[in-house]
Amino acid sequence: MGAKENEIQRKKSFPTSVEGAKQLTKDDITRVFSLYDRDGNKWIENEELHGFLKDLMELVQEDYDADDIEECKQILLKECDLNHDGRIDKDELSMVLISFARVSRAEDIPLGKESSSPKATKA
Ligand SMILES: [Ca+2]
Ligand SMILES: [Ca+2]
Repeated sequence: MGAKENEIQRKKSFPTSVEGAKQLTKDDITRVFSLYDRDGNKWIENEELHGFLKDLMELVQEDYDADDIEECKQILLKECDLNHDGRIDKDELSMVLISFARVSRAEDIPLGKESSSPKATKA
């Protein structure tokens, strides 16, 4: 019985780590967190949060603009900012990643614009 070490991927950035979010470990979360918490103050906030959301949006949809990011931020803070301080700590980030992993599998992603409501095309 050999350990499957060949499954170890070279995770260099956020997107790949989200794909593997089904088996998120504390290390994964720590890694993603430190990636975005650039000043190391234990919160992802303001510019850092913006960068995080941008990467998140890129996973969700190809076209997005500042409004989408802003909308995404409102949703994320509403859903995942558990202590309502307007910034994301590590526990909250783990919530984000776990719920994101869940919804991205369900093809119904509540972040940004909804794509699940086909508008009736005009005859
Ligand atoms: Ca920070
Ligand atoms: Ca918070």
